Amino acid sequence: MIYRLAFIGSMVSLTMAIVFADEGGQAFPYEMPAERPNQPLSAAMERAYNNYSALRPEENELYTQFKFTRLEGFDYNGGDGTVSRRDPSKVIFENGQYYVWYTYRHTERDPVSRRNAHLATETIPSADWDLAEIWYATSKDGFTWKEQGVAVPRPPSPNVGCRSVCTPDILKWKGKFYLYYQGYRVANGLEGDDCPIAVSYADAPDGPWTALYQEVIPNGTPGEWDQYSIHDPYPLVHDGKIYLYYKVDLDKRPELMTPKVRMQGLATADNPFGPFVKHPLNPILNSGHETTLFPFKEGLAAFAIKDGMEHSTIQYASDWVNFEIASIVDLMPVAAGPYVSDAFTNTDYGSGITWGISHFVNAGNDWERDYSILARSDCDLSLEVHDREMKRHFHQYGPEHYFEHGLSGKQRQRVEKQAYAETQSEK
Ligand code: AAL
Repeated sequence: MIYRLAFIGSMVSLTMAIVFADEGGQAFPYEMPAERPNQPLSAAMERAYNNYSALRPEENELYTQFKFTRLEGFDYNGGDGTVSRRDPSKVIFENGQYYVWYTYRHTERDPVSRRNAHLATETIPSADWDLAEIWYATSKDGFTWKEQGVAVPRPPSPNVGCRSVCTPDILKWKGKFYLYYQGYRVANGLEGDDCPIAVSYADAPDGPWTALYQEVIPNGTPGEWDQYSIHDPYPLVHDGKIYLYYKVDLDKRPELMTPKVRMQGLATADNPFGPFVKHPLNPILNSGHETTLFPFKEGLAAFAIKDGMEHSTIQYASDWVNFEIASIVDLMPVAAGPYVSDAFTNTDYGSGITWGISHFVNAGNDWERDYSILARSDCDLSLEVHDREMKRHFHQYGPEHYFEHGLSGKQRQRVEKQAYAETQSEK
């Protein structure tokens, strides 16, 4: 029997060798050809040649590492959960300095959590972004910041945002400034994370800001993907128009394993106060949590952060709508608000980005005193910078980093039960 199997085995390898020789037998060359070689390729190698702008990450202008730096100038009250800063806008440069706007919460105690939203009061927050205002800070170098105070306070009830205004982003349009942000009327968690987008405007980045008191980008109609939430508004100027990207929580069906899906859409307008016309192909990004986009060459690059099938990718759309994966990256900054020098210049050839402000949620690693901090991240996604170190394609993490992501108690039980069952069945 053993001999018979050995004989069949050698016949199979002989046949394979003949077939291989018949097909020309050309092995893939040791030196990777710059152009797709004229020979059959596997699906993976077809992708390597067809889907990316370069064959190696270090030659891919949309590939980068991210390097993080703690910011100077922000106080968090010892990290007791009463002060939080999160969801920064993109960074802009005006009056010889950088500006960033963000969600600022300073409450008498830490949030009771969205799950316990019924315990929230007029002064006790449910979520980290409940009972928040929009504040701003300026900096000369992007590392040390001076907090300047409130830009957009909560408006009086029942205006949009009377419970909380948060997650702002900035637009400069025809010499004036516009802050778009999420506006809540009830404590976060009572009605999910549902909200529309509101806007305030000013003649200068230091304000004073005037609220429009309108839902400038309304939610979709019942049954539409964005019927409940429009989050993370992110305006840019393209083709002489305002291109505002946003994120939506959708498909929240309790019977599904993950409680919701996150995708991104586009709405365009000729006027900062609207009407905003939602793109007929929305959603235009199938993944990502917060919105981070920047003009790149003739098109637009986007981060898909944290959520979805294509999380941890940087994507590119030459027409600003139809995105393809341009690279897969590690340690992506969360809620990144990059410094986009050509965000509002109506550029037809974007130069890319090298740094920005992002956030870390649950900064104290303790949900009982939940708060977030702002941080800086640097990268090389710029046509002008060539930082070889940023193009390395692995991060070295110590063992503790991995062990911190260990099995939960429930998982450990399942695994041990399975092992026990296996050892018993051996007996
Ligand atoms: C963030 C953003 C939006 C959400 C919440 C606050 O990271 O996606 O702003 O509503 O979380």
